[in-house]
Order: sequence, then structure tokens, then C-alpha cells
Amino acid sequence: MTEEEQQLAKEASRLFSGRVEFLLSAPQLKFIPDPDFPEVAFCGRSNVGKSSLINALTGRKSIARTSVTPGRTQELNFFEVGDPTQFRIVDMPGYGFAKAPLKIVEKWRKLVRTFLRGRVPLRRTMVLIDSRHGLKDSDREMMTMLDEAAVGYRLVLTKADKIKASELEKVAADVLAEGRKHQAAYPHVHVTSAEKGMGLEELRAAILFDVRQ
Ligand SMILES: Nc1nc2c(ncn2[C@@H]2O[C@H](COP(=O)(O)OP(=O)(O)OP(=O)(O)O)[C@@H](O)[C@H]2O)c(=O)[nH]1
Ligand SMILES: [Mg+2]
Repeated sequence: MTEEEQQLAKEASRLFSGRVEFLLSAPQLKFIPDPDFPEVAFCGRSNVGKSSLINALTGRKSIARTSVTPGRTQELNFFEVGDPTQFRIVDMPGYGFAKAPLKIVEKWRKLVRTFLRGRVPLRRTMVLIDSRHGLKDSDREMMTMLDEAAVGYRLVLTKADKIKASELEKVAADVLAEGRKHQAAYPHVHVTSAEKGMGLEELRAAILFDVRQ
């Protein structure tokens, strides 16, 4: 790490362990907050670990609601970080497989896509991918949508504690290779485990870097 990167990592760890507050939960776009601060959004298939990763990054056990039942997060949930507020984190409903009626899944899908496409203060989207499964067609569809909308995103592997190191290396390489073909994807893969704390320090620094862009 360069001295600048070390400084950023230090600041990020201080910010994420400081004030983090739930702001509001928006079931429809008309309820989202005014675009007052830079934002980073977390998206990914149902059950990939979006809410768990937000909890782990902020060191809170349950600031974002998690569940063993896929389809738990049903709204856009906004969290504020910093005192005074520096940026917001948005936890989103999952796409792809969800144990919810098709009509409701379609409603979330529309909510997520419309938000990501049109949100002015959005600095970066984190596209979460389950280490055990790698990229699925629903991820590819999301990535293509983000490419078309010119919304920059980072590829983040989750649940890295669930597979062997050799398999992890392979899935990370595959995701990186495919990510390189997407113009709005940052050419790097973050490997994380909310459970074991893996990759969190690096991701916190990356997020702080993004919101300062
Ligand atoms: N082993 C392990 N399990 C994890 C990790 N992250 C999440 N999980 C588990 O995966 C399940 C889903 O996690 P959530 O954080 O609720 O997933 P989500 O993406 O927010 O799900 P939706 O809101 O339903 O789209 C929970 O049972 C978590 O405990 C991880 O890093 N390691
Ligand atoms: Mg969730």
C-alpha cells in the first residue's frame, strides 16, 4: 500500500466504526431521501449477503436486517455514515431467485433498476456475487444494465469463508475475466467474508475512495 492508500484505509476504518445510522426505508421511489450526500448502493441476488456485508463493514450486528429466508430486504434502506454525514449506503432488495410472489419480485426489480439508473448522487454500485456460485445470468443482466446506464460498479465476492482457497482463486479469476468485458465494471474483484472479516478493510477504503470521487 502506498502512503496515500494507508491514509485512506485509516480514515475509512475510523468512519465506519463511528456514526452509522439507519435513515429510512423506501418501498417506493417517491420515499427516497433528497440527494444530499454521495451514495454507494449494494445490489446482488437474493441471499448473496448484502445486508450481512453492510453490518460487517460497519461493525454492527444488525443495522441492516438479515435473514435465512431469501427476499428479506424489500425496500431501499438508507444508512448514513459519518458525523457530520459523509455519505450514504443503500441496501437493496435482491434480484434473481427470491421466495416471493413473481409480481412482488418484479416490483423490486423495477425499483432497483430505476433507482440505479437515475440516482444522481450515486458514486458507485457494489455488485455482490456469492463465491460458491460465481456469476449467474441475473448478475450479467444487472451488469449490462449498469454498463448501459454508465453507472460504475465494483465486483464483490461474498461468503468467501464457505469455499476452499483454491476454488476461491478460480472463481475470483473467472469473475475478473468476465468483468473486464464490461465497461462500467472496475477491473478488480473484492473477496470478502462478512462472517470472518475477510476483505473488509480494503472494501471500506474503496468505498471511501468512491464517495470522494
Ligand atoms: N458463512 C457466511 N454466511 C454469510 C455471509 N454473509 C451472509 N451470510 C448468510 O447468508 C444469508 C443471507 O444473508 P443476507 O445478508 O440476509 O443476504 P441479502 O443479500 O441481504 O438477502 P436479501 O435481502 O434477501 O436479498 C444469511 O443466512 C447470512 O447469515 C458470509 O460472509 N459467510
Ligand atoms: Mg438484505
